[in-house]
Amino acid sequence: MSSRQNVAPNDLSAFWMPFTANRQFKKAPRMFVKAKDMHYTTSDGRQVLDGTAGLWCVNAGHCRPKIVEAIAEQAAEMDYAPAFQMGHPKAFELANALVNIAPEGMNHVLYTNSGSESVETALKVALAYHRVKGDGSRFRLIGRERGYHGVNFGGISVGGIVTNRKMFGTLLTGVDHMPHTHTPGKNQFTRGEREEGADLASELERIVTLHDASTIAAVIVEPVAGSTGVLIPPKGYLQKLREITKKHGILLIFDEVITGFGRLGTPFAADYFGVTPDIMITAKGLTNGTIPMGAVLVTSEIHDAFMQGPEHMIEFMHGYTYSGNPVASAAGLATLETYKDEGLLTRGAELAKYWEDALHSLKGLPHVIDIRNLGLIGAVELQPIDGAPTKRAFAAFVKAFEAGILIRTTGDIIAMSPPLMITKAQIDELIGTLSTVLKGLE
Ligand code: PXG
Ligand code: PLP
Repeated sequence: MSSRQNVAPNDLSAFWMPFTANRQFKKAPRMFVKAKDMHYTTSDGRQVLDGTAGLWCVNAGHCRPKIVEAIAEQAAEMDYAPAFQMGHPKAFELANALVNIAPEGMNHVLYTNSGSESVETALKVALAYHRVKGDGSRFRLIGRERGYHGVNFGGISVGGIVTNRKMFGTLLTGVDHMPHTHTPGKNQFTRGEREEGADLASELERIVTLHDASTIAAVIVEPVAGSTGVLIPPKGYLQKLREITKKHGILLIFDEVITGFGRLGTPFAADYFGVTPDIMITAKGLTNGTIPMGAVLVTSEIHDAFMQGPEHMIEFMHGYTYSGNPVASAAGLATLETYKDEGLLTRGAELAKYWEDALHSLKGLPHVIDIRNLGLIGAVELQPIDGAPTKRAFAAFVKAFEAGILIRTTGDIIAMSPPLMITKAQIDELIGTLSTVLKGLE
């Protein structure tokens, strides 16, 4: 029997929190209890301006009426339908709606429940695609240093964040990594994309030469590396990756978990950079953070390669209990409608310059060693305290929270990615408060 009676009400110990310093948090918890549009309300009744769209996912702002209603209605009408060998209309409607806003050629959708699952799904599609085409010797996957592709085994294997990998054994075999695109000591305070550095993509040629193209299935990158601390690709870099992958018959996978759904002022980063991958990974903004859901988009060429053999046979041995869950699908449809009604997928383009100017006004403040931005993404890198990395940025995070703004930190980098409904006055408030916080930092 469980000992529930022994657990004090509001005891915080049972929940082992994700990516959190649990002991530190539980000594001085920070709790949100409500949210509306651009603001959270804390458990002590304070308003906090959301500078991060939750965790990069609440792109339309919080508790938007259409989305809230759609979820409530669907939960009451049909909570669940089996995902395998059965269907329900909204999963198909949402797939069509996604294809409509996706780059030309991304015509088919596989559903997941998160970015991490989308990554696993995409990697498996890539491997299986070559195999169904009779090219099963293409088994290698190429990621990038400092890349973040979620926390499951495939994702940490192609990912390049050392702390997320080192505890977990041998990971996937047959994986290699390109260098990241960050050049510390050079290019600080660049606004947007920097001019030089596209040549870093040539490292892929080196890896292809080493392993031979005939062994490589796919290359996976975040168009803009988010979680590792916002690394903006040099101009022409992604175009070059596209050329090299195409030349060698290697699939290009864009992990658009953060960059998807308007973050750069275009529906997807693929649109922003004018580079269409073969597979596109999404999650987060797909349902505005409400109901967990991800989607992997693939070209017709990939999809059609599987549609052979006897029709009674399952073409791809993969799927989740909750793939295309009805409530998640309803949330996704209402989210895409909200984006459309309010022009949110392109609103970032109107605000990007204002955002950039506001962010770069922080140059010269104590400890600020770099500022990076693209679309409605921004990062402020701080000089770490000697011998105590992450402490300075975390202190900024706590002070910012106390001062009424939500920012996010990773290492000693502050990242921001506000809901796309943010106003110029709210950008001023966010950056103004951050400026005060930075001035008061030790
Ligand atoms: N790929 C990318 C590019 C991501 O950014 C994932 C996959 C995994 O998604 P899920 O839904 O499994 O978490 C992500 C997630 C941060 C932060 O503050 C970033 C993420 C998640 C939580 C925090 O940088 N990215
Ligand atoms: N583990 C067990 C024992 C299961 O039966 C299932 C699904 O049926 C899973 C894991 C996978 O769960 P999901 O489909 O929610 O990813």
